[in-house]
Amino acid sequence: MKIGITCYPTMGGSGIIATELGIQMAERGHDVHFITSNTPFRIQFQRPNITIHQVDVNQYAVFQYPPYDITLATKIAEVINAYDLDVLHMHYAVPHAICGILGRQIARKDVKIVTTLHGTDITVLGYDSTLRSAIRFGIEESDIVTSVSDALTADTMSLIAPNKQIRTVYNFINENDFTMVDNTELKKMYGIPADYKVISHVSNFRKVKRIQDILYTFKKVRESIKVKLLLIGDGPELSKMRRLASKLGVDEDVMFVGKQEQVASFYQMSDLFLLMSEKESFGLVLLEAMNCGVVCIGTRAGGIGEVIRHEETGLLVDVGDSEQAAAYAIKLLTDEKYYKELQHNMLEDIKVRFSSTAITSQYEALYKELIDGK
Ligand code: GMT
Repeated sequence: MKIGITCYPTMGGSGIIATELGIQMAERGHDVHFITSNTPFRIQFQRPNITIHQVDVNQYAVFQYPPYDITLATKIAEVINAYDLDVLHMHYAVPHAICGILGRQIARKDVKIVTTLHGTDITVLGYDSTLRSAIRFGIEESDIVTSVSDALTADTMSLIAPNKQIRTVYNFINENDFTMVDNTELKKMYGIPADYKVISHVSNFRKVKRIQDILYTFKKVRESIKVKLLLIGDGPELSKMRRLASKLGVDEDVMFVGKQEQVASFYQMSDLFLLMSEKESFGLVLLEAMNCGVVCIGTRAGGIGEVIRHEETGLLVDVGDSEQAAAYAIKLLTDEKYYKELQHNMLEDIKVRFSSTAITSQYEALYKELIDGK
């Protein structure tokens, strides 16, 4: 199959999934064309069957805003015609599904469109009434629409109410990059004493991630355990969180390591991962941490409760409940038998529900369904 993929090529989970899926499809012998504003960051070296088509958005003096959407649609049309694409896989309803639909019209070809909803287009933009009809249009004019969790599927149905079936296809893990290793040397490298436990968190430090709850949880845990907190990422809340760490008197044990391209070693150093978001369609970081052997505590928000099976493969708390999170954290970090039991279950669960092979096959079947129906 000849597949065009458009996503934001930056470090967010949607870009990661779009890129990893493209790589998997290319490894299966399909021709993959990334049509993106930059080379996706997970493609670090040349790979067979992958072509990158960069969208260069010019700034014109007469226009107040650079025309990203129109330029992208034009590029998509060019690639559809030049490579006779069978399928376009657009990540995000707005703007990408709409650019795909426009690109298909400009090319005047019957290329099929699969759109994957990742969250922010629904849970943030869906509340904006000026965009709702555009989101609905992007969904309804796509041939197949998938969402990354049942929770996001339900949110889309209630907020956008499209006349379209939405199928849940979970995100998957890159099993080669996220592995369990002995962390003694890594901890030494970062100056973390061997008898200290490590709690970590990775995100883009948006308000929705509620980093303050991670700091409150950490403060409580630190009262009874020798522990360090590793905060990986950068974003609008970072400086406020630095100030909060110092106000809470825990800053000497909090390591803000900023935006990092390679995050696996941070998970590998960790004993516990926290995701305290108030909205989260899936939480790909949980899968990455889990596959490195790290047990997670997450909130009962969005799809987190589908990734973590409470008391089986990890633990869940209500949004904002840092007291409960701290109690669970202390239990996990002091009761080795309990930790190992959850860790064992979680590693088995990932193999069954979130394996790259199984999820890639689900998407491949969707592409085939569309092409066979042509
Ligand atoms: O979490 C973010 O802010 C980044 C965002 C993105 O656009 O990459 O992540 C969204 O898509 C990921 C991949 O499907 C999901 O794992 C994240 O849960 C989702 N983020 C939110 O819903 C807030």
